[in-house]
Amino acid sequence: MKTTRRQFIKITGMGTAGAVVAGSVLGSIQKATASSFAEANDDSNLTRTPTYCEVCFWKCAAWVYKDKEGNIKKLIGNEEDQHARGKLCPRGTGGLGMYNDEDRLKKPLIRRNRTDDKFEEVEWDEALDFIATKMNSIKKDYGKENMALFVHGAPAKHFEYMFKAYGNENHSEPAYAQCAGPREAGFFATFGSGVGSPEPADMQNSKCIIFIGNHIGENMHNSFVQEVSTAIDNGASIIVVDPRLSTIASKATHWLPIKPGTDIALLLAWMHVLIYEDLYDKEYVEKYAFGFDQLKAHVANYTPEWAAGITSLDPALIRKSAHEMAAASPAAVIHPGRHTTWYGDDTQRERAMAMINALLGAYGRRGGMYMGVKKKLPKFPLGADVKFPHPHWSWQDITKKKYKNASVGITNVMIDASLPDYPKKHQIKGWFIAGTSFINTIPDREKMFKAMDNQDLIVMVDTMPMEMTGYCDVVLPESTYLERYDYSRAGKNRIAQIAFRMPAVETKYDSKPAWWIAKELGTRLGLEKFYPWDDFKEVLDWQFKQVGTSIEEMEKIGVKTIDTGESIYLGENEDYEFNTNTGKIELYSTDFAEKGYDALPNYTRHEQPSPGFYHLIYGRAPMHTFGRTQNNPNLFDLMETNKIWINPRAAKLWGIENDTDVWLENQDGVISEFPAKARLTERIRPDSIYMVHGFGQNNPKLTRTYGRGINDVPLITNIKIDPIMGGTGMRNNFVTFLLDKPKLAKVEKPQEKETDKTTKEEAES
Ligand SMILES: Nc1nc2c(c(=O)[nH]1)N[C@H]1C(S)=C(S)[C@@H](COP(=O)(O)OP(=O)(O)OC[C@H]3O[C@@H](n4cnc5c(=O)[nH]c(N)nc54)[C@H](O)[C@@H]3O)O[C@H]1N2
Ligand SMILES: Nc1nc2c(c(=O)[nH]1)N[C@H]1C(S)=C(S)[C@@H](COP(=O)(O)OP(=O)(O)OC[C@H]3O[C@@H](n4cnc5c(=O)[nH]c(N)nc54)[C@H](O)[C@@H]3O)O[C@H]1N2
Ligand code: SF4
Ligand SMILES: [Mo]
Repeated sequence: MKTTRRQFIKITGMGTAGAVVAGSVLGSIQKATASSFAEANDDSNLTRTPTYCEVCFWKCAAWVYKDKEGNIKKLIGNEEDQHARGKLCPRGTGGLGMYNDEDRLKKPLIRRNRTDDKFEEVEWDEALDFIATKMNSIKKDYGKENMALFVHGAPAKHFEYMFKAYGNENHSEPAYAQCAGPREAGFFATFGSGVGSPEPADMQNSKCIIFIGNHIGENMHNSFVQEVSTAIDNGASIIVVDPRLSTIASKATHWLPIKPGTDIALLLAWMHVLIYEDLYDKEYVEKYAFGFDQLKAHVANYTPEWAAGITSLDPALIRKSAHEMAAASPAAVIHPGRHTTWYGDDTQRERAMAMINALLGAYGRRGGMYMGVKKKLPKFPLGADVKFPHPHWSWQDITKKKYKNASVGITNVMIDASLPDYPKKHQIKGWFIAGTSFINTIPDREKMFKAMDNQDLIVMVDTMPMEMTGYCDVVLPESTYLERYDYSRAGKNRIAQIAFRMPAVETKYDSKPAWWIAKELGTRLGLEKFYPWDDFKEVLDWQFKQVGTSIEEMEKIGVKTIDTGESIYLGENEDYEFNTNTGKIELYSTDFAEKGYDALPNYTRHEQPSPGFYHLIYGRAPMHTFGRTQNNPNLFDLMETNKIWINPRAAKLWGIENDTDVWLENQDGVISEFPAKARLTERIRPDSIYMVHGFGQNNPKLTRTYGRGINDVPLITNIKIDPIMGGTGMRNNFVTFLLDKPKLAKVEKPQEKETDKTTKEEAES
């Protein structure tokens, strides 16, 4: 990696605890449970406050139990909540570690001079004034529109609101262009509505669930896992398509160990079998679908035998699995998946999945896909004269011509627009980042560094000293979710529910909630009229009152259920108008045809590894979320590093044994900064290797996780952009093994300069 003007710098204000923290809370809870279950479960001396979990984006509602001294004793799922159903996943239980992590960001930090690699601890006033001054100068030189806001998680709404009030709508999230975007576009083109979260697959009532990738069980979305267990207990059949024997594949009726990147061929063959063997739901398709004849002609030659040659799957298994889903229909469903930015033709793969759901008659049917309901919380009223300014341009102007079906801002498009040769009118000159680890989330680091160099201002709001903080001008410490109010969770689900988050404990250090940071910065930018309240609690209370509850009630119940009177299934013989051009489920997409995209999905061959290289496949582990939990004292205890899954046949060629240290080098010569240990297993195909995303972090200020394992992100340099919605396909990358410690000339290393104030103080203490 080339050195850049924006050198990574060590960040001040961090503690110096050693790698192992004594008395991990989760550990002590477990010990207590083992020694005295009754005692550990005695809540009589404890008080509780409601929250919803921020360790991932399933947002399970929870209770925070505290003793008389105000110490958190445990986190438990809220019984009334459909996401939690009374339980938290291992990560949610360990959420306390986010609060307790002594490596947390503690004070606002400013790097005054770009060439001077030094962070200075400052007071909030100074940090916010600094940002406001820089934002004003970007506004003067370019325009208020020439900044980008990158967000994920609960802080998002607070900063989106502030930027909107400022007259800037360049918001984007990795949760779209690096995650769920293709499935939203693919399902929307078919059913006229996107998928959303939680995904409305009616799994608990299903007789056959099909997973394409989608490694539920490792992907630990709470009620999703509970629903699949219920379905398995009820005898549902499970079909898993995955090059790896994932946890769910090991519980499946049929595991289809597909060759990576060939799923569309399988999906076309399944459609062929359903149609040509007369197994699809004829009545449903006649009533609700458009374009069946075109589809029938399209898949005429896509037999299981044709797909077998591409996917390496047994044609009998392809046929048998299609029969199985048809037998269960309409209580059968292909789960839409979530992380779907794989090969660049991802919207079309998701289209094919949606189309099979249509052929199975699954949409709007019990055991298929339900139609979620919600109760919208109204917006807090502003003065009659207060109007959000209309920006002169926004993300749409630089995105929609190219990626016509992008429905929200595209992170990678905003990064493209941040490059110095981008037309000045739309060039981005400042980044505001909140709740995304950015450099370890969005692929193509070379471009990322060039874009960073061109920024007049980079601000990051985070709770931890993530690698990206080292490239910023200002770093702002947010309080953790256990210390703050936030907007309520009120998304679609089977029933409409509202989940409340309030502070459970005293704020640690000099951290502040996002709502406060946004309001204070907004005030400095002259936006005080958009903030006619002092405390965010007032906003919540007002919103609750509009839907028949109040802060007082929500403090007691945490989750409010509201009857909307709507049905989540299509009634028998119900006429239903889908939100598509034809008002029908579009098997043939008229929208795609109009825009010049394939109206019916086609299989295209993806790049193959050269000899000695393997498909780089990544995924999740149940005890970690992306890169945000690796340093969490509780969750670190559960899994300290990732390992590289290698098939024994491949390993033998290299002389690799279990626990051999390996470095990985990708097809473009990028070498992993750290090694990881090999895990030899038949559970992965010999042409692929697998690792859990989120490890290999290189900021020494993350004292526990620093240097442990391999980071997949820098190895992802071959990016295939989805032409329909702009997502970054990340699975066209291949790696080979290095068994001796390589010379890491290409890898940028963090500088070990001891120039900053706190480091000096630490040395003295
Ligand atoms: N514990 C935990 N749970 C999480 C998260 C977390 O960080 N931690 N993150 C949440 C989020 S935001 C998301 S988006 C989801 C992500 O989780 P999923 O949506 O389940 O992600 P996928 O990429 O579909 O699943 C990874 C699986 O795809 C397989 N795979 C790789 N290549 C191919 C291929 O070409 N074809 C097929 N059929 N399979 C392939 C891999 O072997 C692996 O088993 O997880 C969610 N749940
Ligand atoms: N190579 C590769 N890239 C991927 C993926 C992959 O599997 N492999 N997964 C993709 C997917 S599916 C997704 S959804 C994205 C996820 O992308 P991100 O959301 O960027 O993932 P995280 O690593 O969890 O980064 C979250 C950041 O928020 C911080 N944070 C945590 N809690 C808070 C809080 O309360 N307030 C604030 N302000 N900050 C907080 C964390 O410290 C961390 O820096 O990544 C995508 N990118
Ligand atoms: S699934 Fe786990 S980590 Fe995610 S919100 Fe629920 S309890 Fe928290
Ligand atoms: Mo995601």
